[in-house]
Amino acid sequence: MRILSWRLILALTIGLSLVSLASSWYEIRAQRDALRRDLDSKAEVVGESLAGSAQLYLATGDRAGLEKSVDSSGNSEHLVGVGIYGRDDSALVITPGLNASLPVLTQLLKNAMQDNRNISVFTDLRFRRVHVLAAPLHATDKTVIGGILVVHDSGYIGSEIFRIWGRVFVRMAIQVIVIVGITLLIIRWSLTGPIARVAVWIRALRTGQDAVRPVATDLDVLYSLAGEVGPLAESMQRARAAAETEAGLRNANESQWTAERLADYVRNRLGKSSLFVVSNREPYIHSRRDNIVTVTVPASGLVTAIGPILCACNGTWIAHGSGDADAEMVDAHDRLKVPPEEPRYTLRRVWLSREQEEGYYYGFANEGLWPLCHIAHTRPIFRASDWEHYYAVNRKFADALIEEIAGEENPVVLIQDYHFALLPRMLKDRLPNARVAIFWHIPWPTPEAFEICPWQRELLDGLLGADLIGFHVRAHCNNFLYTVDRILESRVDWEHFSVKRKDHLTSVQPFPISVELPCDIPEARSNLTAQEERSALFAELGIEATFLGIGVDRVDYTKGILERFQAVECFLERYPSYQGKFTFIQIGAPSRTRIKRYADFQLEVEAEASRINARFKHGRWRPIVFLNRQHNRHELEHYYRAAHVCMVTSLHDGMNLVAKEYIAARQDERGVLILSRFTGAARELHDAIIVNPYDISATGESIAQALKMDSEEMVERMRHMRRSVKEHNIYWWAASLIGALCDVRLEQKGDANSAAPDYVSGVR
Ligand code: GDG
Repeated sequence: MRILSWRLILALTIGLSLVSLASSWYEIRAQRDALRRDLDSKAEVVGESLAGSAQLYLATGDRAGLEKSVDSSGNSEHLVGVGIYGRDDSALVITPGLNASLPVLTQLLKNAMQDNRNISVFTDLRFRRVHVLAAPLHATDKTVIGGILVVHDSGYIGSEIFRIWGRVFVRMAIQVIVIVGITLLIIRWSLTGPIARVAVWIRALRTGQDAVRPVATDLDVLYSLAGEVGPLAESMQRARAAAETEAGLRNANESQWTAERLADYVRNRLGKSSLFVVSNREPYIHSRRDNIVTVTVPASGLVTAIGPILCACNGTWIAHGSGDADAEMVDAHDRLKVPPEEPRYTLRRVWLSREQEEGYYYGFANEGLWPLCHIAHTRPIFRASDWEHYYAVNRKFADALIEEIAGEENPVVLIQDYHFALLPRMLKDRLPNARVAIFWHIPWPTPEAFEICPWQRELLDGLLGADLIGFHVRAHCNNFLYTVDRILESRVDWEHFSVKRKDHLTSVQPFPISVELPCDIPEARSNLTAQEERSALFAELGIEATFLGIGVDRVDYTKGILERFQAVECFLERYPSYQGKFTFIQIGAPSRTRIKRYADFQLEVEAEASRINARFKHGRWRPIVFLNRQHNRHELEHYYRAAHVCMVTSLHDGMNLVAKEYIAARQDERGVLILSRFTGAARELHDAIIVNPYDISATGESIAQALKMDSEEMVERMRHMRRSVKEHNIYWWAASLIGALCDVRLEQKGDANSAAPDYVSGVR
């Protein structure tokens, strides 16, 4: 930096001096010419005023008049002297200051008389710089009768020019000092300062100390660079955390799944095969706000788990392009590289018309299959037109997949969820060499419940095109196998949990989905205690309370939100000492509001919260706070860490990630989870307080149990649950699923004894 400063000072000094000198030189020349012209005309005036009296003298002999005007010309500034000469160069009158015998002057006078013209020159006279005007004198008939010399001292012009140059140099020096100074200050503020701050920050990151990213104003021109350093630093921190975790686990003789381990595992398992993921929701959504395109990542465990795998093996994710700026971001084949900050895999967007989205997504999937698969007493609606759209959209995704897969020898395809029940068959019929799995994120109902679907056979047949079907828990697998057994012509193998139909074997296995533990994410760590987090939240919401319960859900009728509110009411009724002290905050992200049942349900939730609040509220205390908006992940973490108790009271739920997120957030090993027995999570989290959400009074009692639980028991329960979630995290889930899919043997035709793979074999 010091060399840069010196170079800059030198370059600026030379540059500014040259510019200043060049412009001053022109100015000074003009000044000098003006002074000279000035002197010239002064000499002319003197010459002309003398010429009249000289000519009169020569004509009439008026010497007194001549001498008088010679004397008065002596007042002219800088005048050295004047001389009046006759036709024969004889001096008639000469002032004392003028040495008229100097040959230069006589020669000039001669020339002027000879040529009959004025001669005006600057010359040196005895080491003195002078201006000489030599002019002829005329008789009335215009003949030359004599001459006149007017000599001025022009040395003052040189002195004046010298003074001006002096001023120029002083001005130039001041200019150079000011400009160089300002430039150095700007460099210090905008370059060396920020560089020094970034260097301190990077050093702290490199050495693993607590590193605080400098704020934007401190970074100035390096702000965009910091935008790149930030993710780099995060990757470094993650890598360091992963390495530390790995080392810790090696010591503890455990093996925890991390994003890095998953990526490495999947790379090895896939070998030369490419991975294709299909889901309705895309991992990156481009939207236009105020004419600026922004990208958002939907808060979903799927992106967390599948992202690193696709990055590791340069795979392809095919999804519905739902953002209003999505079409602007893709190439001619509807593809783009993601993640945006470090492109590693391909996102292929599939476009759906408004009618298709209505029929396939809102209609068949969410008004038909969703209530069909959840026992929540909302009647499924099956419309033939929705089914047609569902079929057409599945076909559209199949076409897109075939296009993407073209040329791949043994592709591996992972399909997500109930939006694509027909896709496995459509794909397998056209690409028998593909390994195809579908993961069903919601429960599978009993055969009797499923039988009400008019397209039950088509759905089952579509699903059985897959080599592997995954559910969260064994009970859903069993329901599925019973359903197939009852509805389709096939052979169900209860020993290996598989179905053989038309010579094709489908393995049906449980893969309980999970979450990422925030201790793996450095920025998720909090320095606040639960008590401090709580106080901050209450202050933010403008309420007064001591105990905090929370619920986090999409506003969906399967989540048991009304029953939860009623349980809170029942608890406050039975334990009035908690009135004024216990507040339940429900975070309710609006969901599928274009469907009437969801819009109605939203109103029901609001009304129930208002009813209970009206009954109990006093002062700044409220029993229920319903926050009916989408929150970001960071905000959710905040609520999880602050709550004494988290209530998950779904009437029916495939897994329920909120239960696991609450546990993952509780690094302090505190807090109590109240969990519905009808969630998949209840099969793993035995240390939660397990409730039947339909039993309002028992659920209310569980709140009292949670708040009164002694701290030792609370910590022990939470520690057990954290160990379970840590061991079976989202990376473990993805590794299990892909491992099982890679284990599938494709040459199963006619091989009646081929055993279905057990998902746990590869990834323990
Ligand atoms: C289906 C199955 C299965 C909620 N509000 C906000 C928000 N959330 C996040 C939660 C959680 C996710 O949404 C909800 O996941 P769940 O598992 O609880 O429920 P579903 O959405 O119904 O998911 C379910 C799951 O698929 C996975 O297989 O477990 O059984 O029904 O992650 O945190 N996230 C953000 N703002 C909110 O306001 N960012």
